[in-house]
Amino acid sequence: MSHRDAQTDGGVSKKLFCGICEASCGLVATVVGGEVVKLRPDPEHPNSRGFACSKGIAFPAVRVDPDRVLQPLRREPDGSFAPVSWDVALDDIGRRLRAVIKSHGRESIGVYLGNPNGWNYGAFLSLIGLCAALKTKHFYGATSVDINNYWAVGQLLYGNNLANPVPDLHRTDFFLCIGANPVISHGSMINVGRVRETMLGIVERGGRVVVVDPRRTETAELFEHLPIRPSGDVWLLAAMLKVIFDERLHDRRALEQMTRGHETLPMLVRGIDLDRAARETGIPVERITNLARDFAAAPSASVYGRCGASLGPYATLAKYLIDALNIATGNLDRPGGWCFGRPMLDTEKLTALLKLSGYDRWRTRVDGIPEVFGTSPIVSLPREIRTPGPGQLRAMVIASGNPVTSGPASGQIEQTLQELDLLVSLDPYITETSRLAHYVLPPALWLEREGMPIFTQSHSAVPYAQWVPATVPPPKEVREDWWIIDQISKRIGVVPSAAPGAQLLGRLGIRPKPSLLVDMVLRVGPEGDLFGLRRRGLSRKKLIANPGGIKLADGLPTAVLRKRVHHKDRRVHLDHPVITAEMDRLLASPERDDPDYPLRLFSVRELRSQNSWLHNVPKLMAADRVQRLRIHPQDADELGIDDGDEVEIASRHGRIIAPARVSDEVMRGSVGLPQGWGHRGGWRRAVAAGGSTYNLLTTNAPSEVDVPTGNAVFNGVAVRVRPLVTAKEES
Ligand SMILES: Nc1nc2c(c(=O)[nH]1)N[C@H]1C(S)=C(S)[C@@H](COP(=O)(O)OP(=O)(O)OC[C@H]3O[C@@H](n4cnc5c(=O)[nH]c(N)nc54)[C@H](O)[C@@H]3O)O[C@H]1N2
Ligand SMILES: Nc1nc2c(c(=O)[nH]1)N[C@H]1C(S)=C(S)[C@@H](COP(=O)(O)OP(=O)(O)OC[C@H]3O[C@@H](n4cnc5c(=O)[nH]c(N)nc54)[C@H](O)[C@@H]3O)O[C@H]1N2
Ligand code: SF4
Ligand SMILES: [Mo]
Repeated sequence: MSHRDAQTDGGVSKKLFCGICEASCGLVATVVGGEVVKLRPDPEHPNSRGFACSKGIAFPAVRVDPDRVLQPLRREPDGSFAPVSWDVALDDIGRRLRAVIKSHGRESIGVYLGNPNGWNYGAFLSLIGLCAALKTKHFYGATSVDINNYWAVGQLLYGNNLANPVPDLHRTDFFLCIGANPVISHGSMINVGRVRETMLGIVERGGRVVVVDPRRTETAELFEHLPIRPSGDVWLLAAMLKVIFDERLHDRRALEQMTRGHETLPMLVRGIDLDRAARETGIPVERITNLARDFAAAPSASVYGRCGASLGPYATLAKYLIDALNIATGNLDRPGGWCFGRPMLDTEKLTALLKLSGYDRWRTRVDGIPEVFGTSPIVSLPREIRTPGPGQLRAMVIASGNPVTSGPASGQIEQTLQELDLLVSLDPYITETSRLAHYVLPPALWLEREGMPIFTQSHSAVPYAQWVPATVPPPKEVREDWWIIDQISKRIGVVPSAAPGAQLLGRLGIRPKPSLLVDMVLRVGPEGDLFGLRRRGLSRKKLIANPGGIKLADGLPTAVLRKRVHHKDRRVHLDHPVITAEMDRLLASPERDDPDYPLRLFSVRELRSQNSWLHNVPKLMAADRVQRLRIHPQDADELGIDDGDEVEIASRHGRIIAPARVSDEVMRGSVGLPQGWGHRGGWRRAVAAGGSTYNLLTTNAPSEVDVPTGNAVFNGVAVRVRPLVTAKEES
């Protein structure tokens, strides 16, 4: 028995981490006869310290789900799926991809990298590698419905897409939380164990937490709630910065020492009119002014924004202003402020070396949207499929993604995916997306493969290292994602790797596994064992022998700016034409709502959902769980809507139906609806749960998304709501 396995009466205990969300909680599995009979939180985990949520604990049900795809499936002419062997599936996929390459070139093959790849380093690196090997620009990711604004600003300010500082919640005196609901989401672009308690700790220390959100969320109700009109954030942030400069509350020394181009900051916000900002946000001028003063006066403070501030228009400008506020108040890189993480694996250096990191080195073929981290935004996908010419997208591999539900203008995604010569989906379920694929290939789940939290390790409030072996073996005909991608790549004569020399090695028949590459990077990196030269350093072998994780430090490092900024002058660069252009666009934007669509719709994330999946897990789907539209009592009253009524929600782009929940948790004039519902395909319980596709209401028009990055806009969507009976009478 290895060091990691502890025999108990009920079976063998094995440590691992949860691969569902960015909390990456430490878990302990009880394994009996090759089956996970129980998952529980690991009280000894350096970061999560005994916390895990209902989703993680319930996950073994996914492994044994009767609807799980357990063999490669081929779609037959009548739309049904027939099981085939791996050889048959892979050989046919290879043949069809070679035909596409022959008639349209390698650059007509595309990839979509979905959210669960964040906990699947092998798949993550192989998908990036496949796109690099094909030299295709059709590299789409869930990042463009999420964090493209983070990645663009990381590159502009700090010189690397992945350089994303985090709020130091363990030490801060003032946490301004904009458009995030960590009590339910457990944090995004932050990795804070026990995040609820950690935030409560700020108040217990005498500090403040202000939550800016159109909804009185589970987070907002614990702290000071500042309601804001959806899409108002960029006005709030810019107005705060203006107050700080106008009243000379900024930290001049910090700006001079740390940055280049800081003199442009006051000019950037000069045109902001506080009265307009008040109207755009629904927050009185006095409250904005006081918030700015309090933020600047706090001994330490950090402002952070997530989906509410990332999935609206002007998302890149909003993210830039978030960093600018932290920097201008002297809070960058200091205790309690806005700090760089201490990752076990230096992904920033790695992505710089592989030339993956970057912004606007090229633009997309049809829409001319700047590239982010070498990827194209999913908003462009339908037009890239439909627009003829060199580089037209003809075949696609979707791994861990459900863009037919999760993506913008989802109806167009659904239609155009069916026009491809070949669509392959790697997914454990027949989903809204994979049901359209020519082949569905079954992947091993995180319980069934080696794991290293490649994405979240950079954001940990308590820096730690973890690498776990598979807890249980995958079912017989199920394969790891990276292996599937490698097999497909083999059949078109490439190695799915961005590493220099990889293609050459491939020609010699050498195809190193992703685990080998990551181990090498770890071992030569700042925390590595330098192949034995550094005795206390890390390696894959050492970590796997300690699968509960190894703490690297008690908290976030500070005073590391010069080491962590990638620009040659080691300064934060603040002056960027793209940001100035966005501010000009904001100031020139008309100040009026569409009278036909007077309400603003925003997304609601639920505790027992994970984006568009996990709706097939019995324990997470109580019988009364339905998708409901939250609407304020006064709005409901004016519209003649009672609690429980079916309503029509219409935007300029589509219409859907949902029952209403009349509640003053949402601000007047805004309505909130959970995304990720309205299932079809083979996950029967999820389909039976009903609901509608939120994203049918959203657009992919390049002028209406985040212009600098193509990040989708899901919040602040102009809608009209009316009782379904009225809608039926009128149509
Ligand atoms: N339980 C659960 N956890 C999850 C997920 C899940 O689906 N379920 N998904 C995971 C993923 S992929 C991510 S990216 C993270 C996201 O993590 P978070 O961003 O923390 O989660 P959200 O619930 O999307 O929070 C966005 C908040 O913004 C508010 N909001 C909407 N529009 C606006 C606006 O215009 N301005 C402002 N200020 N606020 C607005 C919403 O009411 C909501 O409370 O969660 C992760 N964790
Ligand atoms: N309206 C609205 N839309 C949104 C959002 C919003 O706030 N509002 N949030 C956006 C955000 S933040 C995100 S991240 C995206 C997510 O968008 P996506 O990544 O496209 O979608 P997910 O719902 O996470 O779907 C994940 C899929 O991966 C499969 N899967 C799970 N584990 C594995 C695995 O190990 N291997 C493989 N091959 N497949 C696996 C699941 O079955 C599921 O089908 O949605 C976005 N969409
Ligand atoms: S919070 Fe996220 S990582 Fe932790 S157990 Fe729940 S789903 Fe898993
Ligand atoms: Mo996300």
